[in-house]
Amino acid sequence: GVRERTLIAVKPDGVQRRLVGQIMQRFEQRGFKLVGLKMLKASDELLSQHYHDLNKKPFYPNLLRYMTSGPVVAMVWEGHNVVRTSRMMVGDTNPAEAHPGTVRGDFSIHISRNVVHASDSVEGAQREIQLWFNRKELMDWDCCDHSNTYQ
Ligand code: YYY
Ligand code: MG
Repeated sequence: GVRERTLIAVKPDGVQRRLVGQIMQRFEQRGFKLVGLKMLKASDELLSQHYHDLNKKPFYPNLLRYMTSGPVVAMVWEGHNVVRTSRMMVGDTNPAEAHPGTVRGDFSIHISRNVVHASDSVEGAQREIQLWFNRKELMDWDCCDHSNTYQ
């Protein structure tokens, strides 16, 4: 439905490289609705829950060090099929495989610095949004161009 939501986070490398505006612009111009936004330093605790499926991976210690190296900009975007569409907009996990036109394909080279996070399933998105945002931080609002974006 049009109320599907996903978590997108600009990682510390993306913030340092001042890519926040360009990344947000892509989701706005596509037609998705911003319903949550904040800047924070992610804690080890938050990240261990966020990346709960990766804690046995060899790259995990480096991933934690990188993700806690500086502020992150976390956002929640809403719209029809937003989880799948935003994964396509973000591109492959490995920037070497990410197509030009995607965020990773336009702004990154190496898998360890791939600029942005995007939830990979509707259930995963719900879990991640609850982890990063509390209810009061998520806005329910009507976008004035709704009838020109959807049937
Ligand atoms: O969802 P996505 O971010 O595209 O990839 P995941 O498989 O969930 O891995 C999370 C994160 O871990 C990835 O964005 C970069 C990092 N990583 C890595 O540094 N080296 C790997 N071989 C795989 C993933
Ligand atoms: Mg993932």
